[in-house]
Amino acid sequence: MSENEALEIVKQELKPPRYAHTLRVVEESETLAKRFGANVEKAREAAIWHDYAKYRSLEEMTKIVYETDIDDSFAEIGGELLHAPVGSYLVKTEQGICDEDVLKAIRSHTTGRKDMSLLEKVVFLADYIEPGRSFPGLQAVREEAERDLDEACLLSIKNTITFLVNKQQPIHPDTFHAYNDFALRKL
Ligand code: DGI
Ligand code: FE
Ligand code: FE
Ligand code: FE
Repeated sequence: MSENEALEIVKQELKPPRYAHTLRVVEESETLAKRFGANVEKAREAAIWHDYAKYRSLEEMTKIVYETDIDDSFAEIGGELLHAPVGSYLVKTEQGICDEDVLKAIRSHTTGRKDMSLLEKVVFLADYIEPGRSFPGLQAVREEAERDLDEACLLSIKNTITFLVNKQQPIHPDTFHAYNDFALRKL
């Protein structure tokens, strides 16, 4: 499938602002991939599909979690978390995307995880810093992303955990595993 064909499919799945976000994540992923030496084609492919499941119903996504090997913790916490692992499953089963590196980057794009690959970090960070985003602390992450991929990921996860704790939201274990992984590397 060509990039344009993939984008056409994704466009049908998403609302216009979410599709516009996706296009920005594609460009940001390419920028980061070039900067840090990741595979540019795979980074763009993962970015194109990363929010594919964003508008699937909670019922459909929950059912998929329990029927597949996606960890049940994603369904238990639910909410924003489901579209990442479910999206990875659906682009494989519905769209025939089979590159495991790409599928992993889609799967971990919301929580992160322990031992993320270079490609996973690139897509995770691109989703966070794409130019359409604005939230507290973002400028520091963008500046760090000019230099140090791991440090920028650590900062973004710190921000996310702080944001979630302040709203008294549950934190997925993979979010903590990602945080610990990046924090431990600095010790
Ligand atoms: O899909 P996007 O909006 O482009 O971005 P995303 O897939 O990174 O999702 C961001 C949302 O996910 C944001 O509202 C925070 C939430 N999130 C990330 N990690 C966790 C989480 N929510 C919970 N409850 N627990 C987490 O560990
Ligand atoms: Fe997402
Ligand atoms: Fe499961
Ligand atoms: Fe996104």
